[in-house]
Amino acid sequence: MKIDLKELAAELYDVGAIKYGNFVTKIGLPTPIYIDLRVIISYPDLLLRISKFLWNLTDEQNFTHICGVPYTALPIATVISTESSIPMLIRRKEAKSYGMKKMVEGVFKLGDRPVIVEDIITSGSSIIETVTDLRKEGLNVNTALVIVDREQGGKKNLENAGIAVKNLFTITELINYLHEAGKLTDESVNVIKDYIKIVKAPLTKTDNNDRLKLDFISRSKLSKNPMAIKLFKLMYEKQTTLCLAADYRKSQEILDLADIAGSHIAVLKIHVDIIEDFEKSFVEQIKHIATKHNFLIMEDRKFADIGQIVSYQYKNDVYAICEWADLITVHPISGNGIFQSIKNDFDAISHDRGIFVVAEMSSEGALSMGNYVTSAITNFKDTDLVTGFVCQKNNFTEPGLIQLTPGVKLTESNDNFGQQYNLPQYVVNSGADLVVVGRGITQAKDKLASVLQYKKILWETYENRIKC
Ligand code: 5BU
Repeated sequence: MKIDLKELAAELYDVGAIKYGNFVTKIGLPTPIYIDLRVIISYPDLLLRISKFLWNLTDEQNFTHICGVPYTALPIATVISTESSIPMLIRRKEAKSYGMKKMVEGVFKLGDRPVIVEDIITSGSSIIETVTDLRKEGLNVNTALVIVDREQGGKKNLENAGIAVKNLFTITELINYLHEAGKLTDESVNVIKDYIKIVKAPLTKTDNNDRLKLDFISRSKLSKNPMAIKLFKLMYEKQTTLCLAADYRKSQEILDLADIAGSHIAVLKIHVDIIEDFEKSFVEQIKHIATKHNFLIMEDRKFADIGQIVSYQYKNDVYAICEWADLITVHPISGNGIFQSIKNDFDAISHDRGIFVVAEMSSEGALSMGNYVTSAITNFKDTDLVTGFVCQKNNFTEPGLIQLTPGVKLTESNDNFGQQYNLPQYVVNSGADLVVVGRGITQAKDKLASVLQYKKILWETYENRIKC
């Protein structure tokens, strides 16, 4: 193997994949050694041998997929895949702006075990980004096969992220082989070794404030919105991230479900204007059940008009949403005025209140995408009225804000009117903190059993998310 690797190193040098001289790295650091393995696609025999060497690094044969990090490692991953008959996955660099907006291409299921293939590690950040997206899809990734480890801190970063690295060469081994093969002089070897000792790649940030990794209690301390603080604590104490959408047309059905499910949910979400037999007494009854079981009430009115009209709607005497809804949903489409008017109204109320800003919707063809989502978040993340954002994926980093995600069911499916469902595990790994389940529960035969089932899956996935 050693002799083969020595030959391989010399061959890589001969085809210009490794060069000695004065170069500048991608991040602007001077370097005496340049490694660019893209050139190997011009030498199919070399490509095949490198791929075989790499695959031989693993004695473990139960990987379900090969996933190359774009672009250099993609042809290598393809060769390994065809040689081993193990299917490939590709992690896109950017989500598609159309269709299902998938980040990972290929056929897989929860719990599958892909192995990552990469050409070079410096800081390890490309592998970490790839693994993060694969883990969000519920895949179990913990190994990377790498051609060259530049010994500049990447391996440690990857180990910290739970990824074991198996490499063909360290850079020291590579230059020693090249020295032995007469490709590098004593002097150039010393220059490169000195360089490796001194220049470390910037360590990948292990962000202590990473929203997806922090527990709810730590995050409650980073919140500005009183309802977010309350909700974080409540979710932690009740060990539930379930927001039950009780979208019934009869008030008694809502009250009955609220009483059955109450001690297992964090939030009861309703649409008060779809209740056919609404009477003021409903409000008193639902508030009573909320107090009894300690959950919050959200009115999913999705206010969207100019500030003045929204204020009338919010305070309107028929439903008097301002009097009972702990949380409301608001579209950011009409700009700042809506938040100003709600702020005035909140100020006039003695109870704490919070807003979930609808940044991204779950329904097929929704126009909330791209810049709209980014602007919704950047424009409103700093206001203390905001409890969090309604999003389908991890669009914001602020740990003090809560991601609310609707469109969730135990079977991935659609309804007849554009609703798109994802699995509970998928949404939690995509950043959901509070998860809306409606018909997944309201249409179940045994509603309590269904509530318990969703609660358990969601909580376990959240716990795993903050652990790994
Ligand atoms: P379902 O029965 O789980 O499909 O109900 C979903 C609920 O979440 C329903 O009350 C919707 O009004 C709400 N919802 C949604 O489905 N998608 C969105 O993007 C937003 C809210 Br915002």
